[in-house]
Amino acid sequence: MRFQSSIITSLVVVVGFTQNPVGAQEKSPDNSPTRINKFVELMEKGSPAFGVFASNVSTRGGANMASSGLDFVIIDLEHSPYDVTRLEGYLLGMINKRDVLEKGLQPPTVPLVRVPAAGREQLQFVIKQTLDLGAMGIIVPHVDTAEDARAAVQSSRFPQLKGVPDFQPEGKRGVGYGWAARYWGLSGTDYARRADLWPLDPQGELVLWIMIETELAVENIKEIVATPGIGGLFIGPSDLAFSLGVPLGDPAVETAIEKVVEAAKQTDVPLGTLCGRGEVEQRLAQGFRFLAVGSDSGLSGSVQDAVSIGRSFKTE
Ligand code: 3PY
Ligand code: MG
Repeated sequence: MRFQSSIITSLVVVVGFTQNPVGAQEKSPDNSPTRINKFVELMEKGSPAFGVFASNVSTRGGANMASSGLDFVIIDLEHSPYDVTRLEGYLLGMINKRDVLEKGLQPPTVPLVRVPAAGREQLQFVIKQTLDLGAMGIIVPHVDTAEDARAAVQSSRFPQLKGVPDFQPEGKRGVGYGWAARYWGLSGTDYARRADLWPLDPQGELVLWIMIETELAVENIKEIVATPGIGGLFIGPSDLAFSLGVPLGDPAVETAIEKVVEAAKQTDVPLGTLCGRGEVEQRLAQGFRFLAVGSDSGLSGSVQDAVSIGRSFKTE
């Protein structure tokens, strides 16, 4: 919420709309949803969201992902090169004019970016560079304390107008959003208003997921989840195992995950993790609301099935 209502009224005059300027602009011809961010829409509806990690950060990679039917993609700049030029191409590849024409401004697959900086490191410049390209959400790895979480929140939002109810945590994102506004299909004014963190700003269209993947983060989980501005807690099971000093898949990891599940239940912050196909039902039953179920590497199941059918075929 960047604008108080009196300011919205004067902006309506300035930009020349007679009524709700954003609504007038963002509705597609068939009145499809006005939410730009499908993840937010799914969470508000109580529906789970499914996505994958992407490390093939190319324009064609983005195009393939946009027609995958997945709800979100986590473009992974933590464990693949931090190259914002490639990110720019990926995001542009995700634009499909036919989708925009038929469904409006909400992309079918939400582009989220996992940044390389851990919670305790310099977040401001990486988050700014990423959001300015049009990403609709940020994932910050290794958030260990409430201070880390707060720094991530502050880096992800613009300074708000004095007096608005959600002024805190004070935003620190620098203002240079022309490209991002164009990417979202909004005017600069509308982008500035809507590019705020959901659910802190109920009309916000940006999500910030923070990763819980260390023993320290699990110890501090109650303080971390209480930080306003977090739109998702994402448990990283591999780093968690390493941090606990146990092998991957050790029961100690599940015990730590359960502590995070319990803390998440005390709040409305959606919980997510990475899981294989065998764990999907278990995680949903535990209360997880979004799942990364794989990555863009490797061949699809149908290709593998076709090859295995071909290899086992015997000619007479
Ligand atoms: C982890 O498991 O550590 C990850 O970051 C991936 O979810
Ligand atoms: Mg990790």
